[in-house]
Amino acid sequence: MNQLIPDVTSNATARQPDSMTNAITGSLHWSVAQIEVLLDLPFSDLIHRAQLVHRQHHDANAVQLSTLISVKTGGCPEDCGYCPQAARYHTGVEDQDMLSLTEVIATAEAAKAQGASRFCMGAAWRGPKQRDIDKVAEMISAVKALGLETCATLGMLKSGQAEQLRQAGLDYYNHNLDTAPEFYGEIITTRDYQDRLDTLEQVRATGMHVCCGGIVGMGESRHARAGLIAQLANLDPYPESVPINHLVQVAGTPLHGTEALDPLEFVRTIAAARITMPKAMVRLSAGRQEMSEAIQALCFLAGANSIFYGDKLLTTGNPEAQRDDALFKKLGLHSL
Ligand code: SAM
Ligand code: DTB
Ligand code: SF4
Repeated sequence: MNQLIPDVTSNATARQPDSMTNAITGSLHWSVAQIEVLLDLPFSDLIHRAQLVHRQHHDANAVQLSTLISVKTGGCPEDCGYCPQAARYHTGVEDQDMLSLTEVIATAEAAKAQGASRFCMGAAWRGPKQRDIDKVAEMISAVKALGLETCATLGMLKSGQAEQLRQAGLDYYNHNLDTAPEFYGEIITTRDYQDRLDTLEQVRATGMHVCCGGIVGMGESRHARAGLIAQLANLDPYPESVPINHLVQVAGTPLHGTEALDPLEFVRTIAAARITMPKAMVRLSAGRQEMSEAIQALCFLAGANSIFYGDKLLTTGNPEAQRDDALFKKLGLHSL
């Protein structure tokens, strides 16, 4: 076993040097260098390690299904270089007012009937205003009443807003760190890394589950991918849900035309997330429509155990449910 990498596969926590564990929570601290060593492993060794961890904590043949809905689309004032919903880029995404409660309930019912167990509501805001929170709170309560797990991603939260969402029945708040701190400024300038960490802190303080991940394939280095995973794994506690998105390149956004990433690098990133955050749901998120079935299968092998299900993400496409059903059948996977 490489000395640089904590042995997370066998009674690991007890065997870590003190400097690498938090004395109170017992969680491991991962340095960027340790994660780079993981990412540099021979591919089969990396996947083997990820499988060992995965099977210790999860049913290796079970994948959770989550359906997304955009409750408020387009016109966003932020400058995230990947995003089709930023008002300043001309991407053809039409601005839409907030959906009605009835529309959201109908979509959630359909998602449940199709087999989804979680329903995630996204909004193209820098952050919600108070009247937005009131409306989304109604949506959350209604979706929860259908027996679905609830998730929302509404941007930065101010004091008190996370608590209101929790009281409405929100199980998870999604807010991504997106990339490593040193690469972040190349992608977004209208909010900084600390703003994101502050929102995550607000969510954590309410006791809600945290869904936090990032995007791969934005032209970052392997070192930066290690930096993102280190940031996520060192949140204390680490997020319960970790979406790893592959950049969906949308014409009109600054990142359109970025050199394509070797798909195996994406699989390696999933494996590193699995190894460093053993109990988290690691979500194979955006970018599946452009991915072969073989690469998706490798992602499941590397420890991904959640996907977005249904033919649309927020504004871009996702494989049709029937295609995913066929893939699951082929791979012997069942849904959670
Ligand atoms: N506006 C809110 C915010 O950004 O905090 C919530 C919605 S935003 C669309 C949610 C996440 O979607 C972003 O943080 C980013 O990680 C992901 N995302 C957006 N556009 C993407 C793209 N083109 N490819 C991959 N992921 C994307
Ligand atoms: C996350 O990490 N990925 C999802 C969800 N959280 C909200 C969003 C992906 C968006 C992809 C681009 C689009 O469809 O607009
Ligand atoms: Fe706005 Fe969110 Fe898109 Fe950034 S990612 S431009 S905050 S909708």
